[in-house]
Amino acid sequence: MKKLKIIASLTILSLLLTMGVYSSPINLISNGGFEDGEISPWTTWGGGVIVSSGQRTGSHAGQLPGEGAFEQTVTGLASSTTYRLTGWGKLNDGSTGQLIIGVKDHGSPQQTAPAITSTTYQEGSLEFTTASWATSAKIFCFKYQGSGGAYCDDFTLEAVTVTPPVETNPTDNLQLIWNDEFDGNTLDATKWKPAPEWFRQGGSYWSDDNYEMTGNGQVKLSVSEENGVVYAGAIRTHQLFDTKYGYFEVRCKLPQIQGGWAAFWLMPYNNNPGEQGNDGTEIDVFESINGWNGQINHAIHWDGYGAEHQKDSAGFNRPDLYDDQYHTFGMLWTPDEYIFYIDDEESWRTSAGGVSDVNQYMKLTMEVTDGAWAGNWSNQVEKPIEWLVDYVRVYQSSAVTPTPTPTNTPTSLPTETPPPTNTALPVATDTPTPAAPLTVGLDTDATARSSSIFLLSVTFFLTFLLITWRKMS
Ligand SMILES: [Ca+2]
Ligand SMILES: [Ca+2]
Ligand SMILES: [Ca+2]
Repeated sequence: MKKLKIIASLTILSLLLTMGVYSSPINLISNGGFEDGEISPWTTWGGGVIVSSGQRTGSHAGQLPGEGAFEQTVTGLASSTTYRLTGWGKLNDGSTGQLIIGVKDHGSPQQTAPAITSTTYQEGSLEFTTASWATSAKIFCFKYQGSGGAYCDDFTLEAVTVTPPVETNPTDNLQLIWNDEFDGNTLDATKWKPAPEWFRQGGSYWSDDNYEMTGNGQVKLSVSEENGVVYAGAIRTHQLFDTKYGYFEVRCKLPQIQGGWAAFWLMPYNNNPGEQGNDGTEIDVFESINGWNGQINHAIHWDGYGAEHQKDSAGFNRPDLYDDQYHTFGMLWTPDEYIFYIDDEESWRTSAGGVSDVNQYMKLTMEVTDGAWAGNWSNQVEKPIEWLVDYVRVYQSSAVTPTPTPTNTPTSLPTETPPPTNTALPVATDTPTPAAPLTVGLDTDATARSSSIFLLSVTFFLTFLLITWRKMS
């Protein structure tokens, strides 16, 4: 019974494949081969007529006695869609000049196939894409210059089958090596600790009173104000977890702050002038700069914070990210570059300053400013402001087998904290596969057909083998 089931499945599968391959695309041009025996719905100028001689296929062709054209406006097309136009033409014996097959009035400049100058039928073919507001196109077969006439026949217009790019995620081929889902009622002290109560650039203080667990799987950082003093939440993995290379991701709901921001960033233990960024770079995976106006930033800073400070950054206007829904912000750090992602889509990449080659720890922080680039906190009406963080995850290459003896575990770890479990995982060499270019495949493709026949043959051969085997056993 089992064998019969296998045979049946294989046969059905191959039939389905065959049917798929043989379905033919729809020709959107009417009377494309002039077989109606009349011009309509083509129009002509220059005296084009339908003739029952000189055709490429069927019993009719269109003939242009001299300079002139057949034209057909095809309506009902989809906007922003790619179509393939194919037509055939030849010059009359003894004629000179060119026959040109092309398209116009599709919302973009006219496009033509290579000119036909032969007195035997040649194919003219091109692909065009309708504009975002265009739903029609004018197809033409145009005898241009020279003397004498030309024939046109066998026009087809088909939507190009676009194979969507294979969905890729930045974490493909990587494995989770560190994470905090922020479950429970207390912040995991083996992973995070509040940042010291430092006075910050914008007149605020980082305070360990400004974070709290929701009990529902999130940590909530906040900015609050008390007697004119601003306190902001900040937690970090300093001396608890650090590593180099990999994919670092936070999932959170962006806060709307006038004059302040939330940030997920990676810090080296030293960010010194000299050696560019190789000896450590502040990597700001994201900063929700002036959420009021929907700005989001990625940035890197190296060679200290003094006169030699250097930076590279990218800012985007993304009000859609401030919709009180969860979004992910990630950064793939390879030995060659930093690649930034928003909701799994690449948003920026840079290798400015060279790439940091030292272990770095992570920070989740909020802070405010007093009228600088992110706006003015005093304009913020709603207080306190909260930032809900659902998780932080770190992935590294799974292609690399961790060596038993870590070579780069920080030596300054406090003894009461467990050592990082995997700081030895070296280079993350797996950059995400770039999105595959759009490929076109008309499914009448001869290759596809022959591969289908091959599949069918293999199936029948397998079936034969199985039946023979069943009889023998
Ligand atoms: Ca014909
Ligand atoms: Ca440096
Ligand atoms: Ca969570």
